[in-house]
Amino acid sequence: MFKRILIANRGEICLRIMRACREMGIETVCVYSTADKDAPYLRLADRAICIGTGPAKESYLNIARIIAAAEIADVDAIHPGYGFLSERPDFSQACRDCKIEFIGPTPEAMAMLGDKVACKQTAKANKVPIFPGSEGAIEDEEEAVGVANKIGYPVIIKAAAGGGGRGMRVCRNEATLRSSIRAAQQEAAAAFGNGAVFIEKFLEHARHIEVQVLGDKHGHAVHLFERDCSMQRRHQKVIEEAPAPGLNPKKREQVCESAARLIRAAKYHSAATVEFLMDQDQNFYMLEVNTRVQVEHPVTEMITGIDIVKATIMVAAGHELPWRQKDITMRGHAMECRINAEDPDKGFRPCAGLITRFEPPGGPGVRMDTHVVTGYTVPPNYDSMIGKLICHADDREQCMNRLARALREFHVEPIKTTIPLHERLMQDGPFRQGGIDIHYLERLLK
Ligand code: MV4
Repeated sequence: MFKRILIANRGEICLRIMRACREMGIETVCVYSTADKDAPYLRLADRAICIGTGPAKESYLNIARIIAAAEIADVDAIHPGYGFLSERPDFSQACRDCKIEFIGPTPEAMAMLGDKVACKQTAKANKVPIFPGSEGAIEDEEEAVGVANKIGYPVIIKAAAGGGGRGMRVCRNEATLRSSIRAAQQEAAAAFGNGAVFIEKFLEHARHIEVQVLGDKHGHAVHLFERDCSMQRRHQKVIEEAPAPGLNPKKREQVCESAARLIRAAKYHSAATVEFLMDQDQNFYMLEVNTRVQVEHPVTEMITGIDIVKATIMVAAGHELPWRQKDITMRGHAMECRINAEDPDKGFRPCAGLITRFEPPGGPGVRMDTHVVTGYTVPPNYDSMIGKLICHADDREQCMNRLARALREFHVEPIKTTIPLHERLMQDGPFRQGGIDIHYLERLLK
């Protein structure tokens, strides 16, 4: 096992990884920017190294500085967490070049799955359902029109190197498609340094279902069931839950097995999430693969009892996954509310500043993943998520009642947070019924 790990991240996920390391007897090295220098979680590290100033490009996105810190501290491995460098093949490669274990996939697996065109081709070859559309990248307007005529409108143009909703355009007729295709290519080239775009059938009313997968270096991969992340706004998830409400057990088996098959085919190791859209008849189509530990991993941990962060460390160290698929079962229901320092009355504008009162909830079935304490100052440089409140209970209704109770106990002053929004959503009729679509929240807030 590793003796010492560097955590190339900040905030709650840095603390989450540190907690896993401590329980595994692994020493931790945290890197931090000057904007985070007084953050209390840094005192839990065995060593903390300043790597630059507040802007992420000067610190958490600076590969050379992070590798230099890793060399100075003589670590065996680096955990990237989520965001920042977590899905950058060049970072995984830099670790390999310096003989430091990257706690995540190889640069090759990351690059293949991160390219939406290559990923769809691998999915197709392994009988993972995908949307009908162009086989590869689209060369010109005529090819796009030809594909659209075959599959029918509406269609969506996506960038091969895009993701998380960036670089997408919906086209409802030939005129819009004709005028969009070149603009989309140019936009993609400017934004991602790769102008490749593809088109596929656009699904109007969909749920976002994603499957958690774990692979090891011995060719084994298992799934940890699905999450429903349909409660979102502007491609930012607001609530995630597991299992997906109302999902037919046969469909569950199919979607989860498809995800595991794809990850096996990619010779993938570490944690991954395979995203799908699901229509009203529970037909599912793969969207993309996230090659990192995700923000919402705790809901899966709560229903399976598996520590996903520890698993990523174990498999990076070369251990075999200690379970076969039949050993993994789910129990009860879990739901996570993302707590953001934002003002819902001002278009969800981020609210940085000093927190003078922070009283998190507790009690049975309540998990709070946060780095925030009373006296903490939210820096303005990073994303506005200050923590995650996760509840687990025997069923979905009790889980939502528990979250409503926990949210009521939760006090954060004086900054505005998304706590009142979550309180409202816990009482929302259509959401309580289960099976809202990905556009529900945006319509509700209008
Ligand atoms: C789609 C789609 C409908 N049809 N693809 C948005 C993020 C990126 N991962 C893919 N996305 C979508 N792809 C087809 N063929 C609708 C979306 C989409 C969406 C997907 C998941 C969660 C929220 C979303 C919000 C708007 C659009």
